[in-house]
Amino acid sequence: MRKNIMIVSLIMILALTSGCMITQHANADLEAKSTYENMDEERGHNSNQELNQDMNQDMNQDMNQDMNQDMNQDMNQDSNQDINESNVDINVDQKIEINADGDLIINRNNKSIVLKLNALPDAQILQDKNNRLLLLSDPSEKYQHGILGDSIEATAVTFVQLSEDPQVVGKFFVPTDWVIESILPIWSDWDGDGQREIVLTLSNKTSGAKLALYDELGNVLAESDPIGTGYRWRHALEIAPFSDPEQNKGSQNLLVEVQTPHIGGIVGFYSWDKEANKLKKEASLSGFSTHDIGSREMHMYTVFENEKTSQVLLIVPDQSKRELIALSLKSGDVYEVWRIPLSGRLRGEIEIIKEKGVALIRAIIDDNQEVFLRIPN
Ligand SMILES: [Ca+2]
Repeated sequence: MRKNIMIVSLIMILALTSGCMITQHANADLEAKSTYENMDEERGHNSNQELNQDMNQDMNQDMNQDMNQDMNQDMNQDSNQDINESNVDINVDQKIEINADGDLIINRNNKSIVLKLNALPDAQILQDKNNRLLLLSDPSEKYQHGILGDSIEATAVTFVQLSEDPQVVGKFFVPTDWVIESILPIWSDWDGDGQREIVLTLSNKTSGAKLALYDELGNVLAESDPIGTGYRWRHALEIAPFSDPEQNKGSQNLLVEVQTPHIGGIVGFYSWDKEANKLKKEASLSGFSTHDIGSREMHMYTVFENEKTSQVLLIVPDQSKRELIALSLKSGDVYEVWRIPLSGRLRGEIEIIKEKGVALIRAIIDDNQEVFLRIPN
């Protein structure tokens, strides 16, 4: 689940310019916060456009009156939940960022600690409960695909232990004929044994992309089959308990990806076959796109757990990015639970927020416009 992994890098300094370039996801986060603080009028308008469909005027007024305050509270609560899980306190004077030289910069109490670790400059930094960071590193230009904003891709995974004296505490490389075609890997305890695994999209010119599951020491635990053709990307999304009630699989964790999201995306759910060291495809369905080519936005999807039914839904855009579709597993197939239109084209992230206990989907459409959508029952 995304909550298991918290992005802590808010700012990526590009030293060639005088300003700061913010990763798109972080940018959206920052804009969301500033919007919550300052732009209730616009948000109220946008959210009303969506919610007016079935919310009465009083509720809208009520929402408008309270949204700024409550959204801030909810955002803070959500942030705090994530912070508790990742032990990142974004309220203390600490920022962690990567500069254009691949140095990790830890800004704390008006002091900067610099770790020269050859990070991928646009890597999104992950942090666990024990104040360890994971980031992609050791960039290479040997795979010129460029679908994630540039043609520089990582070849290693680096771990840093935060402390008074932060140190690199681990690192592994992928095989030399592959690159890690991602800026945001998955770092999650798939099998619940207390040790996190890492899911990487590995790509090369001949085999194309495959999903690879590693332990933190760099041992390959399982892999999917490669696509078979170069320059075909796979967007590894998340590990979550996408249960299949009819097969009584309970809360089995599955990995979900979207294969070739730019040219006809196929959602695929994978189990971890430990005996065969394989990522085994359980089900797939085409017609979805979770990424725009050339973009660094990695969150054009979200995962939602219905608290009443415990059903876990993957919410993804259709190929046109003008509708959101909730998917689940049923009888061994991918099942469309519901579909709702967006009032424009999805341009940024999708996330679940709560307003007065009601879960809403927040999405960024068109020209950085926020919309809030009720989740169908
Ligand atoms: Ca594990």
